[in-house]
Amino acid sequence: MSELQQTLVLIKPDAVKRNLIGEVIRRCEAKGYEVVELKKLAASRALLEEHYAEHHGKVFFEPLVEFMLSGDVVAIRLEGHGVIEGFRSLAGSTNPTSAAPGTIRGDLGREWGTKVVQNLVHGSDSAESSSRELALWF
Ligand code: IDP
Ligand code: MG
Repeated sequence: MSELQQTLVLIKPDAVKRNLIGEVIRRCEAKGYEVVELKKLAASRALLEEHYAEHHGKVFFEPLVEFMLSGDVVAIRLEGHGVIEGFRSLAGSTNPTSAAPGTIRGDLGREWGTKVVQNLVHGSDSAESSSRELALWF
C-alpha cells in the first residue's frame, strides 16, 4: 500500500486566467487529498528554470518558461497516501488532446497551436521530484 506523501501541484497560468483554480482544487479535495499549503504568485525565471531543469536544452524549454512567466501560478502542497501517483492520474497525460476524459487535462484542456503544450496543471512525477520541487516552491 502507498505511504503518506506530499506532492507539488502547480495551477499554470492558462488555468488561472480561465478561473479554474477552484475547479482544480475541488477535484483534489473530492478525491480526498488535503491542501496543506497554498500560494498564488508570479514565479521568477530563476525558479522556473530550476523547476524545469530536466527539460533544459529541449526545443520547448524557452517557450515553457515564457508560458509559466505569462501570468500568476498557484502552488499547492497536496498530501495523501499515494498522492504523487494519484494526482498524476487526476491530471491526465501531458497532451490535452489525448488526455482521457475525466481527467483535468482531458476535461478542461485542449491544444491551442502554441509552441508549448498548455495543459493547466503540473504534478511531481516521483518522490525524488516532489521533495526537490516542494523545497523550491515552499
Ligand atoms: P508533465 O507535465 O506531464 O510531467 P513533462 O514531460 O514533464 O510533462 O513536460 C513539462 C511540460 O512541458 C508539459 O506539462 C507541457 O506543458 C510541456 N511539454 C512537454 N512535452 C512537450 C512537447 O513535446 N511539446 C511542447 N510542450 C511540451
Ligand atoms: Mg513532468
